[in-house]
Amino acid sequence: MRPGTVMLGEPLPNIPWQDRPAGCREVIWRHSENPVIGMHPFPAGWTVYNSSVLPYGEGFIGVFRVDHRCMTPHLHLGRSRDGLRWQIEEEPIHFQSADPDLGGVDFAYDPRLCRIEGRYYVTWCNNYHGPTIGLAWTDDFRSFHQMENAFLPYNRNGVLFPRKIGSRYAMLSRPSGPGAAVAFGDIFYSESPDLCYWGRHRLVLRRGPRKWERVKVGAGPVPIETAEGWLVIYHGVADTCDGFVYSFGAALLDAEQPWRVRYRCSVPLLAPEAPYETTGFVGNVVFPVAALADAATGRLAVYYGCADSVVALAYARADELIEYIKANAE
Ligand code: BMA
Repeated sequence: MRPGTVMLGEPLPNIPWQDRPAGCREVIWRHSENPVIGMHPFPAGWTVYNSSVLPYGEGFIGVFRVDHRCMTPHLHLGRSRDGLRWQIEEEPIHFQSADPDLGGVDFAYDPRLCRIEGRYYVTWCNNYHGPTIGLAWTDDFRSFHQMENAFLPYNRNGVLFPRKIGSRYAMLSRPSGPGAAVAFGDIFYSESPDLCYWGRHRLVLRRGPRKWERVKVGAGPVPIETAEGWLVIYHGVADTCDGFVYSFGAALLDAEQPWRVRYRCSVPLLAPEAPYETTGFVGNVVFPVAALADAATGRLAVYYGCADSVVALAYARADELIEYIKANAE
């Protein structure tokens, strides 16, 4: 496969990027100045992690998970020229809701940002009598319009596809349970004619069978369309004597029937090793949430939360990643 021919999206010449360091044999490699966003993004903010970015205007825009000093997570807007240095607004995003019965957004975490047909959508883990998938749209990143929650509680890691599939919107999610340390979870596909009513649910990726993803799996960045199908980077969770360990997994899903898995990588792409990944508020967590892609060159920049404390960046080449997934497929 020729580099630069595998991704079907748009070029992104200003993607943040570093070449693979000399001697590195990994398929995905860390930014040399990680973390790119450290703790205390502003005085009332404590940790910033598990956040999502997209190209916007001359630079980039992001929705960031910031846990305030009281530890409650909120969503904050951020802007950047280069994808590395971010200005994060101190006021949380205000979501306008058409229906007061939806309740306020009293906590919100793990946002994903997705552009579909020119409109921007945020999905996040929303509180409605327990965690479920919140959904909002914006055209200008000034007013955010909250829509119906996609599912009943409990659900997490709702990730939209960037185009309709078979004329319907499509989302991956992870039906779940209450509490902070849910010990199960598989990734499902659901579709909707209008982003309000969701159905035709299909199992995509079940947890396990190997230890690194034995407890639960959850979709990460918005799926990336390639000549080999949808490239999905997800998190897989292992249980250990010292708690959960979160790593990056990857799979290729069928382009038109994404509940069909073409290849699933049997080993993690990246596991917690660097000090900012192993140590923090919750150690041993690498949690991929967003990927910038330059279809012209095949470059990928993956934003991930580390140890529930900071945001880091890792790089890969789509053609190499696809070959790696195939070579290590179960
Ligand atoms: C999950 C989510 C993530 C978090 C991870 C590790 O259940 O809450 O936001 O990064 O646990 O604590």
